[in-house]
Amino acid sequence: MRFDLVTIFPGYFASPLGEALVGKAIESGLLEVRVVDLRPFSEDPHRKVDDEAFGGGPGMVLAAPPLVAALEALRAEEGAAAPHVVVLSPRGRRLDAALARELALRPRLVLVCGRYEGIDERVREAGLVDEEVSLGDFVLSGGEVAALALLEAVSRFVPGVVGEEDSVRLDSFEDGLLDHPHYTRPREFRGLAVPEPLLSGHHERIRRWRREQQFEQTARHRPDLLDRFAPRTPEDRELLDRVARRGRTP
Ligand code: 9D3
Repeated sequence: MRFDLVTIFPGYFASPLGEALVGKAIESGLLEVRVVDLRPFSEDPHRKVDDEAFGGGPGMVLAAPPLVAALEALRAEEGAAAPHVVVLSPRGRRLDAALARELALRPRLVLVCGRYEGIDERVREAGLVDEEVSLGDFVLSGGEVAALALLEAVSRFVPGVVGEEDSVRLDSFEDGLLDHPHYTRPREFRGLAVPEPLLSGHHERIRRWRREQQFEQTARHRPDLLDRFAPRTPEDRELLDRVARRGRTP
């Protein structure tokens, strides 16, 4: 899968794209990521990409001409898949696992990182934007961090990027519950013991305890997720029933 990141801060992406899972996926050729500097697409002698807002007001607006030129150049690239253009923007659809999975079906994503107060609306009006994605209801200074989050979340759904062992866990998060708590050595730390089932060596007990903890943690920290959870096994029905009762009789 290919990503083109359109930004006025191309240097921003150097270390995140060189490290860890995404770095390895690029190295192995599963992902191709190009960082596209917007500035060279500006016709302005000073390579200016922003300007004051018509109508006045504080802050600058990312101008249409350089961004449209960049998007048209990316679309015209010979031999490459047609890009699906995503603008990272506070008005977009909230990123979640379902959206990440959908986007991973595209052979090529162009991620446009906004800056300043926003992008000249005519880039959208010209039909060059396919969809807009937000990370949530908080203010970032621009789309770069959001583009990296999207790239990483989407990459995990690209076959081969996540290893065999991890992909089982990916599926288990995908069932819409929080993870169970984790413990490692030492067995006792500051008087705090590791829960007995985990030390029992009984795989079935351990599995059951962890599943129960998933419901417990989800009920406590993300009750909204439980409202949407559809149990598919008798065990899950029993556990869901139990946490639901506990919730109603505290
Ligand atoms: C301070 C400016 N805000 C006026 C109330 C509007 C505004 C403009 C530009 C707020 C944020 C931004 C830049 N943000 C993004 O480009 C962005 C973003 C975000 O701010 N929050 C969550 N997801 C995203 S995706 C892109």
